[in-house]
Amino acid sequence: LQILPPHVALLPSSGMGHLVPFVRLAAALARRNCLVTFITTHPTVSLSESRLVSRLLSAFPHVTPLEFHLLPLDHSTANSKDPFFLQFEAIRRSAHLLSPLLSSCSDPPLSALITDVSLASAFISITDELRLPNYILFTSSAWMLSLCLNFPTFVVNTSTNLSGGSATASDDIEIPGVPPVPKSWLPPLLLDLSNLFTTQFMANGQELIKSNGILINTFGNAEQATVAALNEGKVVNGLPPVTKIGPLAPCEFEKGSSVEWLDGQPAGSVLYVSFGSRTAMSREQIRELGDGLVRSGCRFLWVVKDKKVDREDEEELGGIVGQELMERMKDNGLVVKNWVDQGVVLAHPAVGGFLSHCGWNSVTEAAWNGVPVLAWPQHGDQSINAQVMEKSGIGMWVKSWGWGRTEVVKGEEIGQKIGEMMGNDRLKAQAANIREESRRAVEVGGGSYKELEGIIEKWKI
Ligand code: BUP
Repeated sequence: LQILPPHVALLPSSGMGHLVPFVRLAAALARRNCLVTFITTHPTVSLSESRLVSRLLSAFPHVTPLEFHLLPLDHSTANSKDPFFLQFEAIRRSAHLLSPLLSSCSDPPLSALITDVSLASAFISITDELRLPNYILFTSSAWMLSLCLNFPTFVVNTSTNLSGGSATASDDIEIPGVPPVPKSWLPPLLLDLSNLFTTQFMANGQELIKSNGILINTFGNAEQATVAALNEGKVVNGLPPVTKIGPLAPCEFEKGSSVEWLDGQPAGSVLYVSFGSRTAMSREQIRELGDGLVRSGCRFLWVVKDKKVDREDEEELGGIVGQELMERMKDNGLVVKNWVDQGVVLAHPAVGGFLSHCGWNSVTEAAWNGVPVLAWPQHGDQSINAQVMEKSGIGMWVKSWGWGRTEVVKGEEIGQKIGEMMGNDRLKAQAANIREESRRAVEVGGGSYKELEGIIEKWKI
């Protein structure tokens, strides 16, 4: 009897924050001799998504693409204007079209489908019908997973209006087995129960329990207690195993061009500033941030985004940031529009700090490269991630910069906090330790390496 290698299909969701961990997982599985089918949804929202999928497929010619053409979504039937959440919905509503495509992947038959958490509730029933094990890749922190699992119960049990009243320190979302989440740190959209994102989040939270397992891209010891609580049934009863496979290592094929300017800067001197692929700050805040960067006296590399979707980001830097500020910044910094290859930047020896929104991939990439973080969450899961990041010891978070505030954060304060973070030797040492710990976890014999091996073994049976 010949044991065939497992054949795994991966279904990512929309947006770089969701796609990046999927391409890394695809690469990790392909390197361990699994047969990988990578489901590519058409159309994609951003150019960066199509580019990343092409890079994966060129680097791994044995990964088989499976084209999944989505039904057009009537936007009037979905309560959201966010192009990425609308795309989640388009994928979810096209779920029935994936069944025949998965059935056709029969050479050899599929061992499992790994689905992004944002699509979970729409696809678990599809895999049930096909008698195909369904695993979820959770693309955020374990604490966020705990919130996701409990939020539906919280909504049912609470008699208070979520958006009503002021969010005070005691105004917490209690989660069994793990620390409570202050209401003011919730993704703001969750305060509106009729919003498309909230309905998806609730549906996914309810269905995760029906999956065969949850893979989580978390790192280091920061979330050990949370993962233990999840696996001991303290957070919700009957949860399938939560397996820590992170941090999923950045891959060679993700790398694009380097930023030559960095080569001329002293080691550890540059602050990298980026708020992820989906955040466009207000013009007023952009200008205060620029002022803060100048005041900090540090060297910096700043990625400016003016639009949520890269295809629409057309205005010149001078118009967005202002000519006067561009002039003030030119001696100490490099300002670029829309995109740099973050993996290349964070790995560069000149980079000594990261002013980040704390999207979960950015946090794991900072850990992977041992770069201290100054957190400035903008939306979504980012406050929860910022807290996990700060607890891990890799960085600091100025909580008063949260999304609850009405006025912009002034340049003077930004400059002062940047100086504090860049000059903090304790953070540098802790970040260096977390870098080593992260690499040990995923190398042969490491904790996350063994966890993934264990799952692959299960698929072989
Ligand atoms: Br911007 C930017 N270069 O210029 P997150 C992002 N990235 O390589 P997000 C670049 O996109 P969510 C850039 O390395 C990371 O892997 C970055 O994911 C890469 O934040 C990914 O950090 C961005 O999770 O997603 O995009 O806000 O909203 O899901 O948190």
